[in-house]
Amino acid sequence: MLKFYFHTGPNPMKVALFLEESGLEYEVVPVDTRKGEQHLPDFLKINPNAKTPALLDGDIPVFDSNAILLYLGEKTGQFMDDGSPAQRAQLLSWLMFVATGIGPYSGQSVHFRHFAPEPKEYAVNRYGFEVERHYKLLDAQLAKGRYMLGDTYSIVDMAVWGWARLVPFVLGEPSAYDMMPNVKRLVDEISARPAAVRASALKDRFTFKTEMDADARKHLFPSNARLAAAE
Ligand SMILES: N[C@@H](CCC(=O)N[C@@H](CS)C(=O)NCC(=O)O)C(=O)O
Repeated sequence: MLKFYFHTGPNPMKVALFLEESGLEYEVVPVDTRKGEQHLPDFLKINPNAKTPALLDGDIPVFDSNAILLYLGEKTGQFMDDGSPAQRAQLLSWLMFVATGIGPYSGQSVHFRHFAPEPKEYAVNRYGFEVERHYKLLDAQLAKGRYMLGDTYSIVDMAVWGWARLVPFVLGEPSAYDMMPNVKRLVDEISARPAAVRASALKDRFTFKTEMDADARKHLFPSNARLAAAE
């Protein structure tokens, strides 16, 4: 039985989608990051990076959303490439692009736009620019085919879906999808899949803290403590 360490954020949602698409049996373990549960010693044994998602496959820990997608894709043989070296190269390239570009830039764009103190114009502009550039590359790829790998619905689309559902929030602009119609098309198609509907409903089984109060900020933004100590 798989144990899925879950929060409602964009990275765990990629894994929730895979688990629901694949039909694998799994147990959900909620990790309330606004209460600091990601820093508990037992969780750090599974993910030393203190973030969700994480997975236990028997006694094998796996962490980082895109690594988990690849692990589960290889384990089940589902939602992978067609077996050709050319498509394998595309799968790895775009998966790493999401892992190293879309995820971090989206996260920093959200942080500086919605949570950082002023002055922040430089950071908002830099991350806003980069995140837009990254999503436009996804959009151009999706202009060529239905999915990131053409006709094949894969773990890359699941990785994209996690963050791309939140594009208006990430860019701080309700009409942000207008500049990436193909990304919007993919998000709408995946969100309507029964597995995505079930994955989105997982959050209703738990009560996660929603307040972004001082205690939540302490757990989520530990770098602030060093800044306060230096003042
Ligand atoms: N690279 C990691 C990033 C994970 C991540 O940032 N997870 C967020 C939720 S979307 C989290 O658990 N944040 C809690 C924290 O930063 O303390 C991945 O893709 O899994």
